[in-house]
Amino acid sequence: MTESQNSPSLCEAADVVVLGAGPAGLVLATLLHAAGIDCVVLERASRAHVQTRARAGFLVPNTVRILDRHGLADGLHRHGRRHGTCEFRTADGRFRLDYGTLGHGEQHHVYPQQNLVTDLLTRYLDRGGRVRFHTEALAVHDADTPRPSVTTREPDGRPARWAARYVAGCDGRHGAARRSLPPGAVRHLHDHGVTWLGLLAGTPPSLDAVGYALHDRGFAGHMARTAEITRYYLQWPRGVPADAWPELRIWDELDLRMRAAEYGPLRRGPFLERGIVDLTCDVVEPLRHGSLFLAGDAASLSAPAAAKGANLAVLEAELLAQGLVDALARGDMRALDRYSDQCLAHIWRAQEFTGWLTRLLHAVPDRDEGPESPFHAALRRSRLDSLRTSRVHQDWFAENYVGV
Ligand code: RFL
Repeated sequence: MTESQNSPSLCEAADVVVLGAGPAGLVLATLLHAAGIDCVVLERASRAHVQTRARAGFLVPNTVRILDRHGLADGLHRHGRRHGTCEFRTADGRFRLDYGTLGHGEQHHVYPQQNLVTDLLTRYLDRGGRVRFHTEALAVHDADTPRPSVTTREPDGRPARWAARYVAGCDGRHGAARRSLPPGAVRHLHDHGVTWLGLLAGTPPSLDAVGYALHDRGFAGHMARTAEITRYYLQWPRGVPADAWPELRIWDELDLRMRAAEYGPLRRGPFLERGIVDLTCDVVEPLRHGSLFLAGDAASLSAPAAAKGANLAVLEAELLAQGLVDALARGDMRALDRYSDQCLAHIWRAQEFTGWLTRLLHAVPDRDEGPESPFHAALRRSRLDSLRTSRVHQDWFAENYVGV
């Protein structure tokens, strides 16, 4: 293919090109647009797809404060619910932590991520914000210069190039921003060695608490989403496809691990979605490479046990928006220069807590596929006992559970 056949025929421009219309990209674009910064969001999927992608649900108080600060929390206050209790179930019994009354006395808001994305998108578009759906970013170029650009595949399949002053990579773990990182970027990868089957059940929650069940057969979890929809998780053999078991077998296994015979039945219903979630974490360091900035899952990924991902995405988006507005409107680079270090402090705190919770909830094999040793099983029981009995430990848990 000749050089001219390879060259994009279209060339467009914006001061900030934002890749991805998830929580990170949409909060960032909304704040930039409100400050009068010329920006565009390039999104690979359709509007319908991003508005229906069910993922997170538990939002921490800091996320709600950020959304409130910018007038973006109407839907959340109208339809979300507060949540402040979790329940651990083990062979030794069960106990509850009213984490909303511990630590700093703060609670989660439960509001499905697809509803938040719909709210953000609707508001941004209503105010004249620009989003290009069906537009896939292929690569970020010249990030080490003040004139970066992004090559894309446009909705009609033609290649295009977007010229920018800054590029915000909010396109998740497998996006173009990560693929375009220079060789010097460090990617910390850690595999917790555990896999979950993530289930979205079309049925009301069975408990008024987050349920964490520790069982010899593996972990099972319960998290409310709405009055009609509940998330369940089942620790799952790695490599086994999500559709390997029929619904009935999954419900029976959830009953068993959550000890429904002792603590009350689970409300059964159809599974609306099943997905495999390998509990891995992944942090890019630094989050800035010249004119390219990473935010959200593109910056770091954490196992969903502690529900941190969407919350970090919103926090990072606000910090990045402040930095870009200062830089573009006032020529003040200080906030942009601080961005990576500031976010990484939050990211590593979230990773540490997520790792702690993941090790508490699962038997981690001693060797490759071997069972958990009696020594490690005893350590886990002792850790859980400390959480059950020590107020100081409970305060620490609450502070980290609802914090980012
Ligand atoms: P998103 O939401 O993945 O959005 C990225 C967007 O980028 C688009 N894209 C591209 N667009 C253009 N060109 C390309 N080359 C592109 N490549 C990708 C995608 O189509 C998409 O629209 O990333 P963002 O904005 O960083 O937000 C991160 C959150 O989505 C994620 O961290 C959370 O969902 C994680 N998470 C949870 N986080 C919480 O804070 N609380 C929770 O309760 C919670 N529960 C969860 C979760 C994640 C889960 N999964 C899927 C593992 C539960 C689950 C099951």
